[in-house]
Amino acid sequence: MGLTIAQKIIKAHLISGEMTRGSEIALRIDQTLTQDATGTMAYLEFEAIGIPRVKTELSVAYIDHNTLQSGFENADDHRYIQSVCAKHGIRFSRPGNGICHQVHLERFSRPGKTLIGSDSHTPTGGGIGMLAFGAGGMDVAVAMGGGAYYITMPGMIKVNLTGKLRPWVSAKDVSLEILRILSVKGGVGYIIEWGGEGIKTLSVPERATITNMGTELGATTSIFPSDEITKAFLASQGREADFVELCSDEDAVYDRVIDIDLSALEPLMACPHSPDNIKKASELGEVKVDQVCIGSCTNSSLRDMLRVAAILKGKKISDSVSLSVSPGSKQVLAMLSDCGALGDILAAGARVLECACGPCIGMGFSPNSAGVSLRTFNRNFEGRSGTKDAQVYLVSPEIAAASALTGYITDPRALGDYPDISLPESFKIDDSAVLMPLEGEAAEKAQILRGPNIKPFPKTEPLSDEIRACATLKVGDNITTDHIMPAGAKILPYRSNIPKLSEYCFAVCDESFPQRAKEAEKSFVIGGSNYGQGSSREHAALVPLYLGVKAVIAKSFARIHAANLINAGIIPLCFEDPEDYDKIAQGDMLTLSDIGTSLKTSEFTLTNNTNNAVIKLKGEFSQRQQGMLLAGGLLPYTKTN
Ligand code: MIC
Ligand code: SF4
Repeated sequence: MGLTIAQKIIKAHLISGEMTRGSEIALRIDQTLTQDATGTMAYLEFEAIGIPRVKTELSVAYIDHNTLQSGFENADDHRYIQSVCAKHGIRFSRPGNGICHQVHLERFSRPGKTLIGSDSHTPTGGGIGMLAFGAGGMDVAVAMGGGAYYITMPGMIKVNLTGKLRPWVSAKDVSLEILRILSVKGGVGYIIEWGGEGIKTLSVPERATITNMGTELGATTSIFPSDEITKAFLASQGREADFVELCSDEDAVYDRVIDIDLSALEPLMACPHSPDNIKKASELGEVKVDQVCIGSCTNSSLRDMLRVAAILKGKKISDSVSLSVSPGSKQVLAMLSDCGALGDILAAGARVLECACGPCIGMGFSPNSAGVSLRTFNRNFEGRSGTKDAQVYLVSPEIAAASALTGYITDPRALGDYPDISLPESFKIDDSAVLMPLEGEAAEKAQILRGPNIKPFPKTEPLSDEIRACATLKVGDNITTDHIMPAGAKILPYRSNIPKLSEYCFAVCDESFPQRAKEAEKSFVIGGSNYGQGSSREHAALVPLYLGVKAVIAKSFARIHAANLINAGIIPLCFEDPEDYDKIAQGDMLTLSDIGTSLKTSEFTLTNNTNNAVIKLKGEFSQRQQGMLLAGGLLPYTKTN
């Protein structure tokens, strides 16, 4: 039987486990990346493991999420990360150099290699044929120390592309189309491989837009073949030597095949408040727009920016629209400036922001009250923009630019001819904002610089055989990590301060939760399906741990979050019968008994002491995961093993 691209890379990196769907496999990791919002924790964890030098082929730390430095907290955390990098062998991409996924794609990505990153959009690297996963900070710390990365062997979905995108339709619309077909849950447990004749019409940055948003499907990762187009991209970045060809075998087997005809796609948009709430731009009617934001790791490549500049050239944006443009990297910004396109963007009335995540993670540029914001980003979860009642739509750069001009949601085809752009054969290469680590004695002697914002880890304790606690919170379906642990300009500075962060836990759903959980000392959280979708932030597990959450009981879980809960020593359990969700009300007292035995049999029994219901739960944990849960999480487990 032939192999898919992902299976080939897995086979070449397999340390242990069987490559059969559903079994736990351990992979050797070639590269890691971190960003600052998850990085401080990841490096504290790396330090706790106590290995002097990273063991990967390449590890890079990016500062891109929290670059406002509105107080000393961020500057201290950045300085801490920089000092860890210098000492322990990690490259340090300075603030302003760009968004981790865009810079990594341009400068470090390599087809056929494995990459894990403490950011859920790490699969962006799949655009160049890397097997790239988003992971919790602890998993990245372990991989930097030379340890394996564990996943459940996923199933394989193939998406076959035919045809060619028509004018005004772009890669973002392909991402939105697959979200329409599969929904935010449809990729859970799968790797998505993109293939077919149609991929020959898509450049690497366009492919990366598609694999980037595969995260919103819940997919383990997404990947494209590595072909002539990949080779040309690497050559344009002066890295042709990094090219290897990669394709699936003709007789490779997929669990599902989906066909998409690129020629039939129209400009699409994801309406509030979910990336899979898809409508055609042409069917939205007259919706007035207050704000347009162009950028993020999904749509900030030179191609996207040149297209936007060409659409805006010689025109003015509507008086009632505020437009932000954030190029994805210093390379993109420098090239925009050299060719004059930046001037066109500025002259049209845009506000050009730093090469960073910016508005995507609520770092400024929050919309006005109930404002309509069109964003070329990948997530439109409620409240994520920083304005609770904002109406955020996810769109292509084409729709964004067209709507900024008209002031209304606009099908860009109404603008007439699609302006031509041409991409240079070679890109401007300047890696001076990526600092190399120290070597030898200088590294040994280097000091780690810690600021007062870095607070110790929450206490973990070994698992007891019975947990009797209150269901302090009950929530519905599709709870995101932005609900559990919001981000934004006010809160992000505390990513290395769990006690302070805990004041905001679940604030979007219920502001009184942190206080209630603290008073209860121990609690259960009850959730619906796809609990924990979205970000890889392990803070969404560490903060509940700090607040005394012992187990989360839900209809189903998102992959990275479930792994983060186990890493933190919190048990993620599913209802055997989803209807039993109705047998628990917020405030009920619950008892989970015989946990030791249940871990082995995967069958758990929960008694609702308030209404006497006996509820069957399931939780399948590998030997290693059982060990982690019993020890109270990955860190105590690693120390004793
Ligand atoms: C996001 O897009 O939600 C983030 C911010 O990049 C997160 C990481 C984080 O919370 O720091 C992600 O996607 O993993
Ligand atoms: Fe940054 Fe937004 Fe991309 Fe997350 S999704 S890495 S916040 S640009």
